[in-house]
Amino acid sequence: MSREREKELAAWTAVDWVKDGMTIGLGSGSTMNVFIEKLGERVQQGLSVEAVSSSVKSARLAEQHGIRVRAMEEATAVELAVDGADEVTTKGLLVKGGGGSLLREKLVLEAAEKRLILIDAGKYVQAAGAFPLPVEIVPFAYRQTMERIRRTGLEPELRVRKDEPFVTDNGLWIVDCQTKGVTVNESLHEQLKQLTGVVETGIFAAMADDVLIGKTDKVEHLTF
Ligand code: ABF
Repeated sequence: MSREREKELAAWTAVDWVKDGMTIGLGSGSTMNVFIEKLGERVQQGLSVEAVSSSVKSARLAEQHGIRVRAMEEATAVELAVDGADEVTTKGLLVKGGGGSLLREKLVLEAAEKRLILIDAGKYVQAAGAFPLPVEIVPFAYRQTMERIRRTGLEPELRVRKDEPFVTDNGLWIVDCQTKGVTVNESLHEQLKQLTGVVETGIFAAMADDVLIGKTDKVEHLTF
């Protein structure tokens, strides 16, 4: 089965988790795009929800599909946050940020009472590290910041789009770090967060309560 079909299975299953009156935290990425479109259909059928979003892109898509989006600052409670991921380990650690929204994604997940992660089967791994670790940094003095990151054993590469540095919704830059055998865990996250110039990492430890994995003919539900 294609990865797209696996994402669709996970996203469609997740829509059933949304109950009337909830405030939903929306993540970002292609799996979330499928979730948002499907949730929009339910809203058209009468489901009453509102959303907060981890990216401008997801907010726009939600509004296009008739979902009321509020500013994160106005939300009093986020009952359920739904998001994608680039890797999910058997211990429930996530690597996120391939889409460049990791800082706001982490803020939305931290605010939520329940966190649901949607992936296609290929993202479920024994240990993280195959996916280059995204790290959000301040543009000023970025070369020195990259050198500080190198001292952890990672090899950072500035994310570039159309020959320009990729700029996040927060006006910051992203480096994608080849892990080169460095263990990707909470300790590495803490080590990176100490570095001047580093704002946030794509290591999301203990931030998934439930994971839906789209598989060939079913959706596997893991709880952490
Ligand atoms: C987002 O989901 C990002 O953190 C991550 O990069 C992305 C995975 O995207 P996709 O669903 O397109 O594979 O939350």
